[in-house]
Amino acid sequence: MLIHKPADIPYSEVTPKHVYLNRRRFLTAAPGLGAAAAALMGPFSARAEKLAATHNNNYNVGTEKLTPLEYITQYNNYYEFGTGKDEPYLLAKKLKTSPWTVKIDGEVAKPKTLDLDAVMKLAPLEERVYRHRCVEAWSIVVPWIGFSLSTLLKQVEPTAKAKFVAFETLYDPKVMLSSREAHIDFPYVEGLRLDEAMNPLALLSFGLYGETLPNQNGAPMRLVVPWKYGFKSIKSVVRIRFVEKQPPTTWNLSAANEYGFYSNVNPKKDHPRWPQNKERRLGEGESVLGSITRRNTLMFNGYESQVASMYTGMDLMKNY
Ligand SMILES: Nc1nc2c(c(=O)[nH]1)N[C@H]1C(S)=C(S)[C@@H](COP(=O)(O)O)O[C@H]1N2
Ligand SMILES: [Mo]
Repeated sequence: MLIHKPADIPYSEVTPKHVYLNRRRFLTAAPGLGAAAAALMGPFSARAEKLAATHNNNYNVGTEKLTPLEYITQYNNYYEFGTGKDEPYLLAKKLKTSPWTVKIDGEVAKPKTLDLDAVMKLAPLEERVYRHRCVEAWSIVVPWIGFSLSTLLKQVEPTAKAKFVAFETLYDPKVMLSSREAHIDFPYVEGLRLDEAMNPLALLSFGLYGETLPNQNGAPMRLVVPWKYGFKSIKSVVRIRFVEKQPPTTWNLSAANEYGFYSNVNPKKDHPRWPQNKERRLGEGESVLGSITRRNTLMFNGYESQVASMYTGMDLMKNY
C-alpha cells in the first residue's frame, strides 16, 4: 500500500534515535497495512482508528521520503489549541470529533447537511502522498487519506452564481483559545476560487499513515491544498458555502500584506519578513543544532503541471 519496501526504510533513517528506540515495543503488526506503514507508525495514535485506503499512484513525490509520523503530529499549527508548535499535540485531545456534521449551502441547487460517515462513503478512500509547506518555511511529506474535494462539492450542485467556496472550522470556546489569546479571529475561515476547489489535487482528508486524522492534524475532516501555503488547508471543517464574491480568510484578515487570498507557494515572492525560496523539511538532516539542511522551494510546491493553467494571465507577484 505504501510506496517503499520496509528494507528501504531503516528506522534510523526516518526517525530520531530516541523515538525509534522507544518505539520498538509498539511495533505489533497492523493487519491490512503495509509493513512499511506499520513500521513508521508510532505510539502516538492511541485514539486513532485504522482507516483502509488504496494508494493512488498518480499522487507521489518521487524519491522524497515520507516525514516520520512524530513530526507530522507533534509540530503543528492549529491556533485554536495554542500558538506554539507543540501545543496542538498536547491540547487538541479536547476536541470532540463525534458526532460531526458539515453543512453545505449558499449558491447551490441542493443544500445539504451531511454527517461524517455519509461524507466518507461518497467515494473510495485513497492514499495520496503530498508535499505540505507552511508559509513559515517548513515542510513535510504526508501519506494522506481521502478523496478529491470536488467529490463532496458536486453533491450540492453549485449554481452559475457560485464563483468561490468558503470553508469554516468548528469553534468551541469551551475547549479552544479565545480570539484574543490566539491573536486571530475565530471561527477560522478559508476560501478557494471555484476552479481551485474543483481541481482534483485539492484533497478532502480524513486520515494519514493508515489511520484516522489525529485531532491536531484537523480531525475528523480537513482540506489539503498542496500547491498553496499550509494555512489554506483548513482543519476540522463544519461549514462550506458557495459564494459569488471572494470570501474573507483568517490570515488575510489578520495581515493582508503578509498573507494573500491565493497564497500559492512561490519561491520568487518573499514574505515581507523572510525569504520563501528555501524550506526546512521536518525530520531531515537534523543535528543537535536542529535542522541544518535546506531544500529549495518549488513553484506551486512542485505541482506546477497540475495547477499552473488556472493562473494564466494572472500576476502572481500581485496576487500572492
Ligand atoms: N482551523 C485551523 N486550520 C489550520 C490552521 C489553524 O490554525 N486552524 N493552521 C494552518 C497552518 S498555518 C498550517 S501550516 C497547516 C498545518 O497542518 P498540519 O498541522 O496538519 O501539518 O494547517 C492549517 N490549517
Ligand atoms: Mo502554516
